[in-house]
Amino acid sequence: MKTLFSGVQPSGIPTIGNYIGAYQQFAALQHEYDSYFCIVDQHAITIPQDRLKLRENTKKLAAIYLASGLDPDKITLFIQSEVAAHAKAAWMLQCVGYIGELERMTQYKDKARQHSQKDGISVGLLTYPSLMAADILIYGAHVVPVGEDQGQHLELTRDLADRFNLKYNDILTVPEVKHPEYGGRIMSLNDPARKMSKSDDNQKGYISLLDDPKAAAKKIRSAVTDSGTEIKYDKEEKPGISNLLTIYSSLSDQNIDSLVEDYAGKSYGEFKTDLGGVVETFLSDFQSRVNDYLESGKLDDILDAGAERASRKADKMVTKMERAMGLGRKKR
Ligand code: ATP
Ligand code: LTN
Repeated sequence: MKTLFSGVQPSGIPTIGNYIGAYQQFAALQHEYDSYFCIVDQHAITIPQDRLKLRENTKKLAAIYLASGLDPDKITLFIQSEVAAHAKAAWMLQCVGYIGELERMTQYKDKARQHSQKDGISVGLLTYPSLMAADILIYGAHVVPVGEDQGQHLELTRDLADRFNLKYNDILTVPEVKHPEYGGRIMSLNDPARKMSKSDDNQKGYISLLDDPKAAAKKIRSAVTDSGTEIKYDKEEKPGISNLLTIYSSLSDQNIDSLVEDYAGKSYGEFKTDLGGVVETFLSDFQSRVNDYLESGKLDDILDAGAERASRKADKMVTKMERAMGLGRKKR
């Protein structure tokens, strides 16, 4: 059976963009692979975090993963900092990567710009992709389901794996990226030219998975739409409506073509009111599953078992990497 790996940062509460671009794929693919899902808290501290908030978000993220339909008996769900292999492998991969290629990452450039005035740019923000490559490579992952914004990091992961294999020993699996067919880049509700992001300063731009469902429906009703009146899917001419159609289709069982047919001749207002209802129902159901997990007392057991299973697998690869690079003594 092939292996799947993906990770999400506990740097805030995930949005419906994260759900559509990432969690929905996770649930759909979990049974086809030996699947590892990670809460990447070591990535989150590349920018300053409040320590109590980080702990709280880490727990909530575990519940959110499970509420998205992941089966804890089948998959491995764990916290990155609880598996030492990630940081060990990240160091080795930092010594394989080049500063120039890290400086070219667009996520680094965007975040460095946002943080340079406020709190400075940490070394970790630059070397972040080496840790991400480590996450993936120590499990020998074949596929990595992520939203489109992570495509560049995946390319770098593949380059690092190739370079390591060539320089040392051919032991790393070069992973394939998997983006969803639609919804790999859900856009902001108040600016369809920008990605929906949980760290957006303007709360009207995103819907968090734990937002009040009624308030979320209101955000949809006030989402920016395009000129004209026709409801059709055209990302160039109608980015606002196309984004809403993608959200609608992802949260219901209707595909985009059939939605366009149903809403022919109807107004933007009617469409947005209906979508608001879909989002409200989705969030109410989702949040009741999240609360069930948070109250169940099962999360700690699931995360303990996950960290143990993950360590068992990842430690083997780290040992192979250390041997290939000549670290430590050769075991007798
Ligand atoms: P931030 O937006 O706060 O910088 P993030 O949401 O990009 O953070 P994560 O929470 O780690 O960071 O992302 C988790 C997953 O969600 C990743 O696979 C990412 O590609 C995907 N994702 C993030 N934003 C979107 C979006 N707007 N549309 C679709 N998928 C997304
Ligand atoms: N960089 C990703 C989160 C992430 C990840 C990973 C995703 C860290 N490690 C490994 C897939 C595989 C982000 O910011 N969304």
